[in-house]
Amino acid sequence: MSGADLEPLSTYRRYPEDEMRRRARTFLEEMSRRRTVRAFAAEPVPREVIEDCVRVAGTAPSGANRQPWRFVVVTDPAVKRRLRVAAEREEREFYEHRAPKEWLAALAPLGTDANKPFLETAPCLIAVFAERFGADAAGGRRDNYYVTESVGLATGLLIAALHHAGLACLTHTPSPMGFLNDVLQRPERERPFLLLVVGYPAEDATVPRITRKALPEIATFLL
Ligand code: IYR
Repeated sequence: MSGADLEPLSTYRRYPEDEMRRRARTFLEEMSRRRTVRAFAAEPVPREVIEDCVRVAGTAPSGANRQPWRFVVVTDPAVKRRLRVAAEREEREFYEHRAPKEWLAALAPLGTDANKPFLETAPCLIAVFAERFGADAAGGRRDNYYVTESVGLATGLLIAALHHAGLACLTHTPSPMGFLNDVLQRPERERPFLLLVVGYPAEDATVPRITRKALPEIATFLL
């Protein structure tokens, strides 16, 4: 049985090899400038830019093309405040009780703690949810596939798009983050995935002195 519904590939562009090399290198240089930022300016960000970046996220591949992601964009100061209060409550638990010593030691060089002022300072928060299952035509449950992988891929594209547009972001993963469903009124079938904090870096923003693994440490070429 074949229910395939196919059309010619019309969007692919092949570049001459020298241009391909240039594009790969230029993109590497651009992405290498991305840093996770934890101090944001209060200045608002253009809504259309956020919309386009979320559209980019929506181009990610997904299991059976179910596109099991949902992005909730928050700019309302009252909602940001509620998210901060709820996140800080969890984070205090984490830093004071839940986190094993080794984990705290691993975080020490990053300078993170239970205070999350950026959840209010930053102009824009994007809560990412993973749709565990959807609805079929009759309103019944329709399974999604490779949900975590799909939403991770979409989030990666979102982070790249925000950086490419000239915005900074922070991937914030309060744990547990069920409060995102409560505050943002998302149904239980949507699992909170992470919270992206988006804006311009504060004038005096600092970042941890870190390095990235070199190619031989992250890749093996069996040639
Ligand atoms: N969620 C906590 C702790 C934290 C965990 C990891 I792994 C990080 O890379 C950074 C922080 C927090 O947001 O502070």
